[in-house]
Amino acid sequence: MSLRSRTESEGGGLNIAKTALPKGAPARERPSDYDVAAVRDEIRAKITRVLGHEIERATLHDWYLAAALSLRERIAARWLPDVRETRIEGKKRVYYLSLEFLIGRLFTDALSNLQLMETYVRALRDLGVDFGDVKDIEPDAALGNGGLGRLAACFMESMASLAIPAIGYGIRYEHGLFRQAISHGWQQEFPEHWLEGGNPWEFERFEVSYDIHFGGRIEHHPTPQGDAIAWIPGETVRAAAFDTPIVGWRGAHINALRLWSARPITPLDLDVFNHGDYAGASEQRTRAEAISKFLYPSDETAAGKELRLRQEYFFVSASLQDIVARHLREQGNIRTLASYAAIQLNDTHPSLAVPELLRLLIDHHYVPWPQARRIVSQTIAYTNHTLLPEALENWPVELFERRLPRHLDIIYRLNADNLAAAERQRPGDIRFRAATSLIDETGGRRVRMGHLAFIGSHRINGVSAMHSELMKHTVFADLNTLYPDRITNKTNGITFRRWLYQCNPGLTALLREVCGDRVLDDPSALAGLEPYANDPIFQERFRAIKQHNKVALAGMIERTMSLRLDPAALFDIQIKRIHEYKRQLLNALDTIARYLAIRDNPNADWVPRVKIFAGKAAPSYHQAKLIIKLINDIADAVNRDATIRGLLKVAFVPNYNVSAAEMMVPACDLSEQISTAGMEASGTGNMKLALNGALTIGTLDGANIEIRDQVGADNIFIFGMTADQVMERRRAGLDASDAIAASPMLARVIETIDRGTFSPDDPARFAPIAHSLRYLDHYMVSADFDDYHRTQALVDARWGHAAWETSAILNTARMGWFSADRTIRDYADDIWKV
Ligand code: 26V
Repeated sequence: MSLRSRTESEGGGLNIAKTALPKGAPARERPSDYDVAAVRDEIRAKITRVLGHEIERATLHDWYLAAALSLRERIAARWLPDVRETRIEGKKRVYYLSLEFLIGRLFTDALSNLQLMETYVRALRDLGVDFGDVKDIEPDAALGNGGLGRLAACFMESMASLAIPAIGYGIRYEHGLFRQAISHGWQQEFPEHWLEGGNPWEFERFEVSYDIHFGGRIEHHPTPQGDAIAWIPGETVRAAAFDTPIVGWRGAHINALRLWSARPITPLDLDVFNHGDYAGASEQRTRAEAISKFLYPSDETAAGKELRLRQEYFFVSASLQDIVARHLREQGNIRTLASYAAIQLNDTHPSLAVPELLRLLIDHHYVPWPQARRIVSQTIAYTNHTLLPEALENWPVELFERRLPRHLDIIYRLNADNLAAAERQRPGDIRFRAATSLIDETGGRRVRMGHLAFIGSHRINGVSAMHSELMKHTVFADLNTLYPDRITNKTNGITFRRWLYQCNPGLTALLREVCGDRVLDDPSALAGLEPYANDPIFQERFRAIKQHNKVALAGMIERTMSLRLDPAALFDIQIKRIHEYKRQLLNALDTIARYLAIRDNPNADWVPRVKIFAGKAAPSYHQAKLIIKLINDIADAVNRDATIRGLLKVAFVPNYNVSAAEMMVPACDLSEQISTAGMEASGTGNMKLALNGALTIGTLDGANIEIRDQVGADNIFIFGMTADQVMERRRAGLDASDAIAASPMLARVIETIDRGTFSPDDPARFAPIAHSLRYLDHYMVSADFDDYHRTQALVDARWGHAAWETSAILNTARMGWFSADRTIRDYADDIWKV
């Protein structure tokens, strides 16, 4: 939509001060009739005056837009003073550079943070419109793939809640993550059109745009002070700014998410057009706009595509030009940048910030090299989110030569300093030099983006204790020797506003009653639940809330999949991207084992279970897509089989996204966090589910370890090999023969898959999976199966007893530490110094 702020603030004319709650207002929202009437009139006015529709003919979509626009006005009124204050007081800002922001919906988020939910519910009701229907109209902003993008969104919310001045920078993708449909059990991808119905949250900043250059050549002009360098680019595109306000808790503060959209510098080549070449005339436009057209839908595989590099440079250059321009406007001296700006790189995707900032300082502001280097490393810090070799970005030197020649120059110069330091520390050690070099010389010369980010930063952090430790011994072992004390840990967190208060209002009400309203502002107050963990009456209330959420989820699943679930059964949920290391396959094997066991002995005392899966596979990731098909084929067989009397049901819920997560997280009994140890950097879904009172079954991986430390080993089901054992087994080069020989159940399950029991129409369909389980087992699915299956039996044994409720309550009570506010405070104190 991108209506201009001017148009917006002129319309309506409501008294914002009267309707929005002041800072520090009491937690419970008690809208007066006056407030409700004001909002109601305002929504009505938006329908007629802004959207130009008759009230009587307004569609649900109109009501959504009108309500959103009225809310946006209140937000804008609070936003501008915050921006002014930061500027006038000369506060240091955080700049969070991320190619992904997985935001989800903003309407309920902003309403809840401004304590205006009740007001809007009532105002819409007065207008004869159901709030639930209106909120469901909003499309998810899915500008991210998974954990990394969602973390960026949680961080933005937390920084606003803590009133830390911050700007998030990213790309305004026209199409976010694909929509997933399941057809005959297979994943199908469809483009997603989140902007189609207009986006009421964004403000297009017509006055903010930057030119971004690619290609061309470098000219050296000798001067008495040394060579002046001119980059004569071969191509230029324009970056246009769109701002989305991010509202902090209780409206504490509002920050901007600034997303760049790519434009041609000249909309149409008239010369070419006039010669009748219509397609040629818009070629430049197509090439420019391609940059912000699509989110790359893969996670964890660095495909090395040129368009991806163009995206990375495009958003890095626009953001840095913006940061430098703002700093010069406000402070007038480029050399003080590090005192006013902290730039955080969300993974290596924005690593080009290092050479780009050096380029701006040296070529445009004539800062000498040593000083420029100091400014850059004092300003920039880098977060690593994965150790998977296939996800570590590296770009062919040849591509740099063609597209970013000046940056390659700078990278070489950086590397010269770097290799000199390596030589000083370990004279003559060729292996050390090669390992610390910015250029990987094995198999074609490539620029190592992780090394680039590391060398250009004053702090490098991992996202869980174990992951940060592993970083020091794997990818960055040598750089850590060369530059000790740079690596630090910042365990991930989640925003409790979205992942507890908004998505689980029932539990939130109970928490407020027991822990006091303070719990809404201070997660440590959750500990107030502990004394009630063994109280049967409290347990029953806690259980009833979960039950209510399960009924709601079952309703959603019945509506969307025509599958009926028993809400009294144990809801066993695995929701995350589909990836071999996350081991949905292990869960599928356990599902088959359970199915076979029930069939063998249908009258035993089985705990009824519902296995729920959801998640997207990268479109080119064939093995992951085959796993989706397997789960769906298992679901077909199991759900239709009357002999098991509904004791087991399997559901693969299509199109997992933030909004789906908001339904599933509060309804989960058992949270599956079963990655191969050493491979999941942190996980954040694990935190959301445990916070909402699910028990975790998980490996000693990522943040699971810290979750165990917090909730206590008695309140979590840990199984499987440790990261050390995994590495040891890999070194030994074992296939799965030993595991299969030791486990008749595993042998039978693999045999069942291989025989085509679940794929009678194509018996060989899953042969690649059976083969991998027997002879490769790279992800230790076979090796961990028995322990997992045994642990699942312990889960059954606890279900239905008071001990389950006790553990569930203690999970909620002890998860306070995983608030993103804690994480952000840690970044602020230790890295950003804000
Ligand atoms: C890599 C690539 C490669 C090129 C194509 C697009 C693309 C997109 C994303 C990535 C990196 C994915 C890394 C990632 O998502 N890591 C996850 O980060 C979470 C937040 O820290 C963490 O909880 C998860 O454990 C970790 O897998």
